[in-house]
Amino acid sequence: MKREPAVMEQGMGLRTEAYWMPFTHNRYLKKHPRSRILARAEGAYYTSAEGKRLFDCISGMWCCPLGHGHPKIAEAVARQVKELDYSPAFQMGHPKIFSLAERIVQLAPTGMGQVFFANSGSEAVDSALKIAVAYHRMKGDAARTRLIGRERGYHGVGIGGISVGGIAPNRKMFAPLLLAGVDHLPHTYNAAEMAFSRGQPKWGAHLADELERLVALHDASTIAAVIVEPMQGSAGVIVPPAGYLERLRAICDRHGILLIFDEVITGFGRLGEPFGAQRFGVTPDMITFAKIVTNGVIPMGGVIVKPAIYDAFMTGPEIAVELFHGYTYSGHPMAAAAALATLDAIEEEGSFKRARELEPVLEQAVHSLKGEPGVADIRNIGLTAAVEFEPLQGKPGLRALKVFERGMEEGMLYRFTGETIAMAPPFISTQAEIGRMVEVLRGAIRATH
Ligand code: PXG
Repeated sequence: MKREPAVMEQGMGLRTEAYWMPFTHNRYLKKHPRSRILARAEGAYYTSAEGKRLFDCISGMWCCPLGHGHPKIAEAVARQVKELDYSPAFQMGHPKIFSLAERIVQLAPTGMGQVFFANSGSEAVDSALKIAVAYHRMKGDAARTRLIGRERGYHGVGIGGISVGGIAPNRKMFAPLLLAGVDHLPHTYNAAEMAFSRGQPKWGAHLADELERLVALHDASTIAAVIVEPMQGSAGVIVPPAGYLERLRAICDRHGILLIFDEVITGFGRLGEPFGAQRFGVTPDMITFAKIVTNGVIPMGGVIVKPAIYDAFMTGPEIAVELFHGYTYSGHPMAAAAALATLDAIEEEGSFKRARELEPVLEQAVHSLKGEPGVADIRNIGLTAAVEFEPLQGKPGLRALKVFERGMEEGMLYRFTGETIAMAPPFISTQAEIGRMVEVLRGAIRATH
């Protein structure tokens, strides 16, 4: 049956019915689509279809910190489409992807050796989980199959990713598909102990010891890997307690368990260092990445592994394929060109240093919101911060939505989920822009209380 297009759609000549939008309240948005349609972007700003200029408070979706329409990346992509638009990913290569792998290994913490490419964070995570299980099997440890994630963790939407992930709505609809043999560590958030912490909370390192309990329960010989985000982004900027990641590392070492850091958000500078691993001084066995690697311009994800993992597969006859895994678009030349240009720009513009310089500016500004009506917590680290609200009675999520909508009216594109507003401004932001981002938020909080 054909449905009448909503009045607003006719108004702007846009038919919204056919597009099923991801992680979106489709019916609500399609009633009022105008303000939510982005037409252009340049630098740290979007322009909506209504012609409103919006400061990009969340760098796209954590992926475009060098700014939109970056000339260097645009040029590299335009050149690449003429030079080599696609080349087969299996049994063939192209020069840029080899160079890119080398560049990424150089940026990674000491001791990492190879990069396996995918096209998104979700694919990167599922690749890492498969590599972990296969690695142990290659080493003759085929019983090590269990995977351990963490409550509130977000590892994308693949079957592996939602299984180790810890966000209930992402799991419950798909319960029959979840992998067996997965456990979850407790999340590290405790408002009573850490609300309004600046940077890493002091409380909570002991929560890593829960891993020892799981080891005692299942025996280490059955556990393949632990996967955690060094900082939980999607859950609303949940910062690891001081000492927590170090303890996880020590327990994994003690029991021969691989430690995977999912750095899809924290990779390539969000915490002021190339990876969260360096920021926190803890080196995992594998790192998953995506997003900033191409400044969001072309999809790309991947897994960085230690040489011992790669080497474990490099056995058997030389003409045999070693890992039966990969994607048509693994190491796509367009993505490789965008990534190389992004890494060049990061170097030339001193982007990591810039993120570090802006961190105290953001911290200072955002914590000044303490005491505003309904603000339950404020968290920050690197160039990211979140403000959490007390939920409106009987209306979960409405407060953050209202603040978000008010922000748009005032020229700010925040990210809202649940009761939180998250911010991860571009590295190219000025101090004044960060100040304004927070002051507009203050106004929106007051206006919607
Ligand atoms: N791992 C982590 C840690 C992520 O944050 C993924 C995997 C999945 O990546 P793909 O490319 O498959 O979407 C993510 C994605 C938000 C937000 O605002 C976060 C993500 C995506 C969209 C919105 O918190 N993270």
